[in-house]
Amino acid sequence: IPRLFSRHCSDTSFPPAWRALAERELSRSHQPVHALCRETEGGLHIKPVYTARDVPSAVAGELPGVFPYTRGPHATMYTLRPWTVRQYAGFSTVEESNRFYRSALAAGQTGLSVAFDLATHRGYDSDHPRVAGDVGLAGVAIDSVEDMKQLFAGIPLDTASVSMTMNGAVLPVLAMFIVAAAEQGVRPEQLNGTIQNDILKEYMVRNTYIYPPRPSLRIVSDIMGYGAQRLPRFNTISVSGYHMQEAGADATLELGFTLADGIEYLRCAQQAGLEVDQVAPRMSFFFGIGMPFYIEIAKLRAARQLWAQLVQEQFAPRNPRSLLLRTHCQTSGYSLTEQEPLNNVVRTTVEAMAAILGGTQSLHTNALDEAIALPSEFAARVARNTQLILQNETGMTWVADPLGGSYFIESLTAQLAQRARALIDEVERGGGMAEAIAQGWPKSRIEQVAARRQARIDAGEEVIVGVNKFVAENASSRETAATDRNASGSGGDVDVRAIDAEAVRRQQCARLEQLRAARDATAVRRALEQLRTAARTSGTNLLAASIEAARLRCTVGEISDALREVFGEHVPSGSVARGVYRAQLERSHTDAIPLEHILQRVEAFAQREGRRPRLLVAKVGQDGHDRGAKAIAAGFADLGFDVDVGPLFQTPEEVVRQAIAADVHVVGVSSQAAGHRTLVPELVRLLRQSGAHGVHVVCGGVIPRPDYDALYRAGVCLIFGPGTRIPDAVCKVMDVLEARPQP
Ligand code: 3CP
Repeated sequence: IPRLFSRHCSDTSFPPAWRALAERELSRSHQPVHALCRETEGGLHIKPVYTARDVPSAVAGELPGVFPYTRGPHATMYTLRPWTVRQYAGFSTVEESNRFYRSALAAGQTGLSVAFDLATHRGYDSDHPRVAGDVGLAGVAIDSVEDMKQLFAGIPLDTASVSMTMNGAVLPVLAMFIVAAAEQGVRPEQLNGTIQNDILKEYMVRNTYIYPPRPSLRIVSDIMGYGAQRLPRFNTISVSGYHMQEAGADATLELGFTLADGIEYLRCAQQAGLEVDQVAPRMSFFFGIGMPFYIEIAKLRAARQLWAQLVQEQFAPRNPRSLLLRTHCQTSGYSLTEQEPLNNVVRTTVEAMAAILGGTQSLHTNALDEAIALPSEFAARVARNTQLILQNETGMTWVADPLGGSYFIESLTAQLAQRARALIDEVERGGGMAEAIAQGWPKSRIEQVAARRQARIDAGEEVIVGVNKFVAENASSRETAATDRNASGSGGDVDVRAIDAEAVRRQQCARLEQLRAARDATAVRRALEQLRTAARTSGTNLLAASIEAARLRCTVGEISDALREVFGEHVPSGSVARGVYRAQLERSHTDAIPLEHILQRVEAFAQREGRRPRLLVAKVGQDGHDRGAKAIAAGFADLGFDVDVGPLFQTPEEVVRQAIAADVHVVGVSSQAAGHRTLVPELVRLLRQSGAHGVHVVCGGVIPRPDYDALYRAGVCLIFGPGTRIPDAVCKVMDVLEARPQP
């Protein structure tokens, strides 16, 4: 957290006795006491010392399990039951993932959390041509109930607590889970677990939506409605801030927008005729936990307090359970580095401790190799053991809310609650979160914070050990070119899990063929027609109709297509935060970046060529993680490039068409989900086939070192790993452009 002089530290901020001592200690460096105050990027003010005077008076009487639940949703917290060790996992085939889940449970994990592949997220069957590069990579491939049954073979669904991260294709996936359980002999009433079902943040940051917002919100409330009737132990929504944090949001933005999303969902449920007490007790939340230790602890405490107050004020529930914010947490993927991956174990441990001290109900700890690839068996074990050690060896479960009453934590909790409340009020004054998202301002606010932070990291103002400071001597350059690809980076030192995507796809296609041959085709047609009718008619529950379709062996793609026909698809609008990155760099006054030199170099190119260097930032396949792409677009634009940002979910053909139409010099593909292996070589091939020989292809994102050679051989000229400074990337790209023959 950068230290800034804070205007909010006044003479009265410190006890006189402490102040006198501090001034004496500071006298040698000729600094005022104010110099020890900090203002975080998110505008939080932090003083060097806190006393009872900084703590709001209401705090003294607060208890865990008692309104406003700042100190925890339960009176006894971990002393009675520790948090659930719930590692998010899923890859390749259902058999592989099932084996992994069973061994994780045997090794001490206490809940499951399923990661689906991007084809499933976006409602495509594995044999759909659009998802050729995505099947089985960033999660497990599910096409039908048969796959779902296999995924949970030998895992009793009446006792196992299963969470599923699914939003776009939430209807077929939840329907298939319910049918798979029924065919195991487990009734819906016995199911316990969570479905993410949080579509609002998808439009804002995560991008695995399918339909436009209005029908999508109906899907959310239909699921909450079905849950109220039939799934008494199942959390029908997990309102998620995690992805906002990963996209760049600071704690206030994450907290404020997430709770505002929660309010919007309760309002939707109410409009659909549900009572708050029918749905709120089964709402749950999900937050990201990054490195600012104290802020993250305070964030969870503030979240519970604010949620209880907001729901009380706006919905006046009769059941106190409606006021409880129960949450899952995941340590920050963004905080992990490719360089010196073992450092990530330390980062994850610190973040896990913040989640625990903040009172989370359930936790995922990231694996040390996640900045590089899918977690290997070894890395997944270390990640799980991190939680087991904290739970079993440290005494962290001995006391409910151990930091309750800490002057600093209580003051920070109040400050965060106040700032998030102001943001929520702003959202509410504008008509609520759905309206704010339609206007696009929450997304652009997050993107601006992300661009500023990227500039601070590039300038070395925010320290990342091993990346922009204390870099290991033998670490390779963070960005490698085809010419110096033999340099072995420290990121290459860990074994990574590789998936044979082609084999997974072949297996899924064969299974789909078998399923289609064996099922009752007339019944399938009828079920899909009924689903379309339900979609056209308000008042018919879409989950109930999807369950019937899933039972008759309709596939994820067929159910999603039936709804696509009625609802249409969401078309996002692209945006780049212009000006923010460069302004922050200029504010940093850093010597580490020769800003003027870079700008002159780009300008000289423009003079020579008659136009600026032009970059198309592309995302191929179903990978919607676009923080990296947005940061690159913002940085390159601010450093003088003309930048086009392609739509998400493109096929290689579509990218090539756009690149040629826009006559770009460079296509930059950002890949976070392993699709690069097949899609990027295809893209280069199509470019060459179209005669666009002068267009260079560069790649960035989560690309394991072992994949570099194949990409270079395919014709990629530069690969930028995580931690690359944007100005360095600009220079490397300029090297390539300047080496071209003059026009
Ligand atoms: C717990 N219980 C207690 C106590 N502690 N009762 C009395 N005293 C206590 N001290 C009870 C609870 O009330 C509950 O029973 C039961 O024990 C289980 O506890 P829980 O706290 O509800 O825990 P859990 O079942 O694990 O549920 C946790 C929440 C759930 C509520 C947060 O929604 C959840 O598991 N979410 C996980 C979401 C997830 O995995 N997301 C992954 C996203 P009752 O139910 O009877 O009250 S991964 C995204 C990654 C990035 C990407 O998107 O790609």
